[in-house]
Amino acid sequence: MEQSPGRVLVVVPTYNERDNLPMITARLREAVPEAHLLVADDASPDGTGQVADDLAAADPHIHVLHRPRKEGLGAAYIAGFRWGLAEGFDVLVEMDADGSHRPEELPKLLHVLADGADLVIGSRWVPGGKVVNWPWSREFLSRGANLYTRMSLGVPVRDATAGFRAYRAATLRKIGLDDVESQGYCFQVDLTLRTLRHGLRVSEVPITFVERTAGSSKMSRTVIAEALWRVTVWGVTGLPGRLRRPR
Ligand SMILES: Nc1nc2c(ncn2[C@@H]2O[C@H](COP(=O)(O)OP(=O)(O)OP(=O)(O)O)[C@@H](O)[C@H]2O)c(=O)[nH]1
Ligand SMILES: [Mg+2]
Repeated sequence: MEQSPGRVLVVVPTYNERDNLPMITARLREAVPEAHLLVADDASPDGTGQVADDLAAADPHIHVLHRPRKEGLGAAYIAGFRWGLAEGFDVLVEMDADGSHRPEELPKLLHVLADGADLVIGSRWVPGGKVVNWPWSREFLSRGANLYTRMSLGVPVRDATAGFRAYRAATLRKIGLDDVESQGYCFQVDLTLRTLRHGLRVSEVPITFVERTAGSSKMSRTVIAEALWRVTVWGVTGLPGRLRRPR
């Protein structure tokens, strides 16, 4: 029988998302009212941090972590996870601020976690998964990155770069966050690998990913180059934990 997933903290990293943050918080509060939300803002020049403070002042379920400078998605998530673990949350969720990850689909991820998974990934590339409003070039990049990841690392996951996910607190404690260096997309691959390496259960559920309609993307050549470089190094060296294939 399904257990309750426990106390849920949704960590939302932000960099220049002032036009998106109020919309995404309202949708999350409506979709999963019992969940708490932590905005991890890297001193956004557009004043997102102030928008977050205003939202937090009006709602005890909303919290803000102000970070002094832009350090990438990975570092913001790790800081958010540390905050949530210290506060005793049982489930830590990753979700973008730009509307690409639909809060209305979060209950689906939480159900699968409650059913026994240690990490649940909202996946674009399993049957039933979709992407709305992506140019072919982005789809090509995402599919290519996932194919390369599967082939070079042997990861049995269709969407290892996906950023809409739910971790059990115990999973994050077990895999350890102290030596995670990856920052951009490969942060997601990195944590997926670590979870699998520890023999934990990773499940994918199909989601509909919607391209942002406001604000601007932080995707860059640097982010892509970092992912390509690290995945290749992990493939060659077996770090941070190449899977031994059975037989
Ligand atoms: N705190 C923090 N958040 C970041 C940083 N870089 C990106 N983000 C946030 O991470 C989430 C994902 O970033 P996006 O720019 O949407 O990247 P993306 O989803 O790969 O790109 P698009 O598909 O074009 O939207 C958003 O909520 C960003 O505001 C960063 O350096 N620090
Ligand atoms: Mg985005």
